[in-house]
Amino acid sequence: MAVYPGSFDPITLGHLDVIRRAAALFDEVILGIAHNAAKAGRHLLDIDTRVRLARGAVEGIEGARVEIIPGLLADFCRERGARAIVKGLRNGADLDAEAPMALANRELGGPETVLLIASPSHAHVSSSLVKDIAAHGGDIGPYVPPAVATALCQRLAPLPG
Ligand code: COD
Repeated sequence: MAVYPGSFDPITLGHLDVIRRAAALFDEVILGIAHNAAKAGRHLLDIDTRVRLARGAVEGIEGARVEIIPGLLADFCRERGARAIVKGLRNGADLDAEAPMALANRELGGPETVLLIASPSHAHVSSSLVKDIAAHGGDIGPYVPPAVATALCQRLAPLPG
């Protein structure tokens, strides 16, 4: 079993590509919605909405399920008996961010981190990019599942009056 952690604010087709590929490598994969201290207070969607959208998105991916990671990722992995942490790698900046986290997670008693190179068709996709396009009225259909596009448009719709 492996854990694929992230903020998933919101889940994108890039995240889904990673979880599909991880599900082919491990018997079970938990998509873990965790707190990123560096993004504290900057999440657009509340945790319940992120969980609901992620659950809908992974429906049909055999072995995949969604859970909230309430504290340290390493503790969560140990409690679940996870063999690996899975992350996606889009570019050098991701590698710079992921390498220290992989080392720290191991020092904290967590498992090894497996880094999956982003598919070229999704390597430019991020939750931040999607939110920026949506905030400016652009079409996010190519980047997220339809239910996520709907939820984001509702969240960003100007209030009447
Ligand atoms: N293609 C491939 N991979 C992608 C793509 C894409 N298009 N988009 C994103 N990814 C990858 C990212 O590189 C990342 O590996 C993962 O998907 C999740 O991305 P995000 O942006 O949703 O999530 P992050 O980067 O904000 O997640 C950070 C964590 C929440 C995992 C981290 O803060 C954490 O582990 N928090 C828990 C508390 C803890 O244990 N902290 C100590 C960590 S050492």
